[in-house]
Amino acid sequence: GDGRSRSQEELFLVDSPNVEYTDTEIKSKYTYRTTSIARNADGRMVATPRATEYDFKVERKVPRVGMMLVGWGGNNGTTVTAGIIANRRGLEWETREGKRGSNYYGSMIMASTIKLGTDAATGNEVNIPFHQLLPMVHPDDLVVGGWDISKMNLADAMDRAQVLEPTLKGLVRKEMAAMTPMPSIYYPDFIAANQEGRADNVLPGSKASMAHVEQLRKDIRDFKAANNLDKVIVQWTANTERYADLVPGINDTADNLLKAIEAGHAEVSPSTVFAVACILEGAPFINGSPQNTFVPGAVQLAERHNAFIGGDDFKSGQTKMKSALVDFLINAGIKLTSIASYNHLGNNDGRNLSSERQFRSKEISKSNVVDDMVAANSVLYKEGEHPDHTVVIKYMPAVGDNKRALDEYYAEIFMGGHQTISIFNVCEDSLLASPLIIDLVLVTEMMTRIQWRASGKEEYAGFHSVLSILSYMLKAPLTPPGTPVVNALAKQRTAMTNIFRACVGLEPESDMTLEHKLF
Ligand code: NAI
Ligand code: DG6
Repeated sequence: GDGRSRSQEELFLVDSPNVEYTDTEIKSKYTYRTTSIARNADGRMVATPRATEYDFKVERKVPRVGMMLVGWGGNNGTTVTAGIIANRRGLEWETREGKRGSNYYGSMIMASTIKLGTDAATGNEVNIPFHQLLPMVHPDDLVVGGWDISKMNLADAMDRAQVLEPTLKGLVRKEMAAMTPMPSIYYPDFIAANQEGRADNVLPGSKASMAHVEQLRKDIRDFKAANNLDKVIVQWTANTERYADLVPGINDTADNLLKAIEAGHAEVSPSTVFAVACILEGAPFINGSPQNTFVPGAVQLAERHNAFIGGDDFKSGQTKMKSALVDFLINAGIKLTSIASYNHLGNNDGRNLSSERQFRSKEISKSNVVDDMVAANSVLYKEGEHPDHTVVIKYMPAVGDNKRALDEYYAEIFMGGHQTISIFNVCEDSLLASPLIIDLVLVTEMMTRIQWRASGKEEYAGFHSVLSILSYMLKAPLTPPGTPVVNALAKQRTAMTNIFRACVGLEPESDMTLEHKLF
């Protein structure tokens, strides 16, 4: 099936004394098993299995959800919008390679499967669409809207993006032409000077203000009311900004950040103003670009309001490969010694990144992705030792959205030998990013309907404000303050799968398959 034909509960039910289905909720009792390590005086480690009992509950009713994009008129914004319209209408279009049809390829939630269990009759694996593990929103049903500093309607903006086939564009043109982004906030110091010509749809004022926060909050409320939505999720897919300086007294605490916005301080970026507006409005906010939108004050504000935030920077092509390949090499016991990552692209993102300070934001998010994997292997790497790693991005207008990424992985193998892996990856940037935008919304929305409590406690609560469960889709995953970042792609996916399984009272998938080994 395509995931539309059966609801999650029509597909499967969990038969367990620990799982209860009420009219409105799925309730589960779950034992979380970990291994706690202590060190003896002689330096020896003692590993102790621990079990913690949690109750989870999942709201069963699938709500009506709005997805509001900041940077709606950009390559990602127009591509994801056209893609959703095409899927909703089941469109097919001619290309020089023949007929093509709508799909959600590249969406882990919509187009990948997970193992539910083992068939009792045959012993074979039973796999189901990820989307049907929990009662999730279907992307066809998302109501899309948003802001852009460019007032071009979405049909013309889709032409400007040069991503989709003309035949497909023709089919969605009418609907897209009726969509125009709301005016946004533009503080020229934060994005490249070469973007200025686009900025013809801006709210008055070129520095942060409470008036901006209030206007954005009103935009969200109005969109919600006009479309009869239960909730709205906002995502930054606008230009990469420069980093904001971390200034004590300005963006270090929630109160200071609010005061700094009131005072119109020059170090508060548009993306942080959006984040603050969303936090105050109770709309989850996800940052798909690399800049430090979530300054400490913004994180603290989110925690104070129990509002969900997630980021940073969509992990679409080159970096996704890296977080899979490095995981493989280091876990294979191969000592990666250098990574040279070069890419060129010709879309407006590339144009913006041709400016030094904006490139620096991207360089940081692209560079940190191997840290945890290296740090985890003390056999290959001494304390503080790290592979060389360089990231280069060049703007090459002719290739448009067809980003070319060239990577060389150089590694030391057995007895002083070397392995060189060279990758040439042509990533159609916005076609890879658009399904991630969808996944980020679907998972975030799901998290708004999951609650937990320690067994025996009265009150349920939501997960921590910082949604690190979104890491799989993001280059530089934001995690709750003081908690580790996981970049390894397989671990990120496993975390998501097993948290969702826990919510319906299922054990983590261990891949031990003892049923096929012990007989
Ligand atoms: P784009 O340049 O085509 O679109 C960005 C849009 O944001 C433009 O329409 C621009 O007018 C608008 N904008 C700029 N500042 C704004 C503001 N303050 N408020 C509202 N709108 C504003 O770029 P694209 O390709 O869509 O990428 C968007 C972002 O996503 C970039 O930061 C990029 O680095 C990031 N990203 C893209 C990936 C991809 O594969 N396409 C992957 C990872 C991250
Ligand atoms: C050049 O690297 C432009 C960037 O915006 C990337 O295309 C984007 O961040 C995707 O990066 P990656 O490394 O996941 O392909």
